[in-house]
Amino acid sequence: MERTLLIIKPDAVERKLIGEIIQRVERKGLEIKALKMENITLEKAQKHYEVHKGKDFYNSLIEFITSGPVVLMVLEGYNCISIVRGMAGSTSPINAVPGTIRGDFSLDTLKNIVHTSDCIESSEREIKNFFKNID
Ligand code: 3AN
Repeated sequence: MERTLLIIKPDAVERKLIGEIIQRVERKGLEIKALKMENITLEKAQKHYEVHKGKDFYNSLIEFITSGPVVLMVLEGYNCISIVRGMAGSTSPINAVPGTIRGDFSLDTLKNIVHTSDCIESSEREIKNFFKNID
């Protein structure tokens, strides 16, 4: 069964949106295989965002994701990578439509509430980076 990594980012934790986002995941019918709250270390953040290294927003991205606690979840379900990306909405606040998590809660390209894996290879790599003992 397909899996994806969903991160509730520091902006959403600070704004007390954890429950709202978990509720959306559960109502959708997705399985939560693992869930934890932690402060992401610099090392793990760099590994997680390695594909963005060198981009103009990279330093801000690393600084932001390590700026406070996040909630990390491994979700499971048929086609869940695409489904959860659809639920998150577009990266750009202009294109993130109402009804999506970003469309409903963010006006910012950087501080955009959630991270979700974009393909199977990323999801496997990302889940391994944050969850060591998952079967
Ligand atoms: P997504 O999270 O929608 O898959 P990516 O993978 O292109 O988007 O970018 C990873 C993260 O980097 C985004 N969630 C966002 O926080 C940040 N980001 C992407 N593009 C920009 C940008 N142009 N300016 C500032 N931050 C950005």
